Amino acid sequence: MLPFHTFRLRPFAALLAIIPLAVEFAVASPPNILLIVADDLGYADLGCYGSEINETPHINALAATGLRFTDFHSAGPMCTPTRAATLTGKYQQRFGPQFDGALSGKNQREEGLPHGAVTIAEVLKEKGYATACFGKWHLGYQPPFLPPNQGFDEFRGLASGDGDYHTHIDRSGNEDWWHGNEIDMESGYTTDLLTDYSIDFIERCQKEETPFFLYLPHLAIHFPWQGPNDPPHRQKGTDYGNDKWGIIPDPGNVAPHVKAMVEALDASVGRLIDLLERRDLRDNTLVIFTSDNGGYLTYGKNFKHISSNGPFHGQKAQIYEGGHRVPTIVSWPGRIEPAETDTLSHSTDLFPTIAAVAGIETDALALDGADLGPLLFHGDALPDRTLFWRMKSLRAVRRGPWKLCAEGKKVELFRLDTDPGEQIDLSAEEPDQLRELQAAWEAWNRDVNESAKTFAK
Ligand SMILES: [Ca+2]
Repeated sequence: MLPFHTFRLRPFAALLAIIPLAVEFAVASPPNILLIVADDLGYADLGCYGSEINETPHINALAATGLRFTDFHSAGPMCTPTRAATLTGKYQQRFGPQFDGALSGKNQREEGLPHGAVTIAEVLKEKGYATACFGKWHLGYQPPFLPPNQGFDEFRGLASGDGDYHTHIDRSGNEDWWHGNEIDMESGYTTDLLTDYSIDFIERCQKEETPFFLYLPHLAIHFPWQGPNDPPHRQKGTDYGNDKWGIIPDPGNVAPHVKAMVEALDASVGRLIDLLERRDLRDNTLVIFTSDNGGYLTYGKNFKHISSNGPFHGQKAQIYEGGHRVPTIVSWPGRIEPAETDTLSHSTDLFPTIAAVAGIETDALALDGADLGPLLFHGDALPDRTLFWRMKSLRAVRRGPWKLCAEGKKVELFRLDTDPGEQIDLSAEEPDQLRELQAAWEAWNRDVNESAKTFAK
């Protein structure tokens, strides 16, 4: 009997050894991609990142199923720059200096992300994905610079940087709620409407057995600070340039309004994850949650207690950590082990990461980002890297624990592993380190400016 058992056991044991590999690589169909980008969400605005004010059970649960990043950075400390970088996998400065900051609704209404830029939506669409953008675009204010010309089959939401969450009137008093390339006003709370459209899209894609790429750039928690139960503010035809934050009875404490907005955002994530689970799509969907920049702690002279950036110094529109270190979660049950990582990572990494899981080759695109796949799926360390920021006269470089922050002639050097709050300027003590980072920034700046010539008007 022994030879018989030996004969039977050997192939069985061999099969057992093969099964984990087979499961790992056997993706039934190209995976769906759900990319949720919160707006102005500070590092510590979520429970899973330390908030003691905002209740975020659904995002906390998402973090508990995936990889939670503690050293992830937005490409810019404002909306437009990070969106350009996220969708193209390249530093936004490669498309011109106008992408250093937010595209203005006053004097840049005729501009937008150049059509020559290759977006992640375009490459996924070419691969057979259904693509949708439901949310805030802010990479152009009107056709032909809206999502339908950048690879998205469907678009619902706002083109500008901020709109009233109830009336959908932009800061300049314009109607700003789009269906494709047409204005199509409707009533409803922005966060909820975008979620409704997302659910409808996912259900249709499943029915049609088409893999989907859903880009959901929420307006939440950008001002106007309006929770679902706060009143509408803006009306068509009125300029809100000097009154853009909504109706805040106590400007000294914006937190209750932000709390309602964060919790509506959390409910949206809960509804989407619940849908994916009920529809048996969760195991074949890569879910990414991130923010486009850090939170505001204060705004102007009056508005206080808005967001929390945790231990980090600075806020939105600054190049200190508070301006660009953002909460980021990547979840794919069965493929990504739940864990926390302090891997240095960046908005531009999302394009190559998504492309790789969809089986798309990106070498020819010369992306700036790194494929996070080895980290996500195998826990491997990524190669050392240097990251750069530029917003007009603001400059920053990150390499290992070192961070250079500069504005005009003022230069500071911090060591983040011992000083995460950027309090101790070491520029005088570490002249070699300072020189190296400055030289790296100058070389990067020359490189991106050279690229931008390709897209110059
Ligand atoms: Ca933003």
